[in-house]
Amino acid sequence: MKKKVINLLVMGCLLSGLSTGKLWAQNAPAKPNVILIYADDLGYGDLGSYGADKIHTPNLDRLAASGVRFTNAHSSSATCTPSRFALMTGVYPWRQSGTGVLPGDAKLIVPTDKPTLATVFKDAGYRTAVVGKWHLGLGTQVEKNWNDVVAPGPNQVGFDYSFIFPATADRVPTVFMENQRVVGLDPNDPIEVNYKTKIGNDPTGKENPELLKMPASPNHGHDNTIVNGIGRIGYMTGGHQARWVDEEVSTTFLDVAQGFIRDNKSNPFFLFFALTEPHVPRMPATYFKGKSDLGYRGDAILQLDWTVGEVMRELDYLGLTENTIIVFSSDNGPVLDDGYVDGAVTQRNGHNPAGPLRGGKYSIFEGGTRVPFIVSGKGIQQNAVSDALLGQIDLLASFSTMLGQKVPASAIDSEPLYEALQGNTSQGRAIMVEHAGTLAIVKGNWKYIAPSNGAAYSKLTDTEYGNNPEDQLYDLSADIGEKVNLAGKHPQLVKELKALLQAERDKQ
Ligand code: NG6
Ligand code: CA
Repeated sequence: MKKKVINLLVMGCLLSGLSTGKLWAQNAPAKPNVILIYADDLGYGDLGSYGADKIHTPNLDRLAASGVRFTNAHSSSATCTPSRFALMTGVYPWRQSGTGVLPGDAKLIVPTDKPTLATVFKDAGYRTAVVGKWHLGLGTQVEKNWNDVVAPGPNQVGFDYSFIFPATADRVPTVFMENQRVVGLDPNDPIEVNYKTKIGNDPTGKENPELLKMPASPNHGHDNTIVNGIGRIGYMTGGHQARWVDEEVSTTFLDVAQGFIRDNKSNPFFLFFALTEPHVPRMPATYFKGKSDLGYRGDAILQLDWTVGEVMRELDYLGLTENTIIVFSSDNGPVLDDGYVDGAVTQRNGHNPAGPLRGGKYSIFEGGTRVPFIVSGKGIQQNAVSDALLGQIDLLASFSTMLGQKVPASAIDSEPLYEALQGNTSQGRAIMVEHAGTLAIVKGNWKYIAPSNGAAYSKLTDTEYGNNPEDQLYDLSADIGEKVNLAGKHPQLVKELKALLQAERDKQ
């Protein structure tokens, strides 16, 4: 009799479990929190775990040791906006015009009617947020009212919450926006932005260089409106109380990010934490100034590393570390002089921001897109190194499969590689297209760069773009620095890769 009761009780529990969906939930995919930390212009050689010996990044090195460090992972492009477009949409940015580096007043370029990396999580019941650099445009057109909610923006492409700056740290408007409304705006001092002509009476770097605390490099164009003693690209007027202090940007983002994590500690969340370091203008918190002996660029990397450490500390404190995945990467490769005289060049001290790679930001050589890429946390191998070929563009499809969803049809260039991201296999992509001024295709150890009549070198930023009117073919397994062009030696291979690249271009 007793036994029966127990059985009935068990049956009852099972039934009630079924009716409330509890049993079903046991078989449903796990929902670890995901934090994507996205650095700005951090190079392959900028972290200790990637071979840097002139700069110390203990927190990121710890993250790498606790997870998988990828050695052949890429941003889609060698600049910011296109890389972020690919990350969000799963579509190569070169398929669509208007996806190049955007001015600060550009309209939103992410479609609002298609799945994004953020909607993938949102559809799975996650709370989603973006905190940090946006640079994907806002609103429907260039002309907009910055004194009201500016839409569409992040909140219309899958983020429940957003705390961003609109473009880059060197572009106006130099303000934070919370859910697309300028933070701290005095309605009596409305903001206007113009990228064509000077507006208002604010001093500019061109007319008032004596007001600058950090000089602009000649001919880069960072000599428009001065904010916080730094000349910017573009003109703005008004919003004086809302303008950020560069030294506080990073800690502001960190504080907001930690707040979001705390607020969502009891439910699954996805946080896109888009840091501004070490992009120009490099003006780290005073505490970090002079700490690296590599100028402000090095100091900004120390600040970045500290920030990542603070995120990890917050997760530990809240007991979330085990159930969270951290992905860390960078939107493109490194550059030293990108517009300001900040010591990056003069105090280089032998530091190689691209490590063994050729080129950097803006370049079709590996230095443009092969970036640090670390995955750590729930379900991820520990202390592993993977040479799987993959791209940030693959995160959308990979997380879709992790969440038990179908890969969205619109994400035509995103490959589901979750097993590779976990470090369970080194099988990544068979082929991948790289993008700067021209396109390249990688297959196995071979890389073919399509001919281009673009400039081969930029004196301004001291960058080898990698453009060449001839075919280029490199064997990355023997020549990671892309020094020996083997196109003449392997015409058949060139033909094959050219055709593969054409097929990728034609894909719809
Ligand atoms: C370039 C800027 C550079 C930087 C870059 C965008 C000039 C001469 N240089 O046009 O300073 O802002 O755009 O960087 O204007 S990115 O990382 O957001 O792509
Ligand atoms: Ca960038």
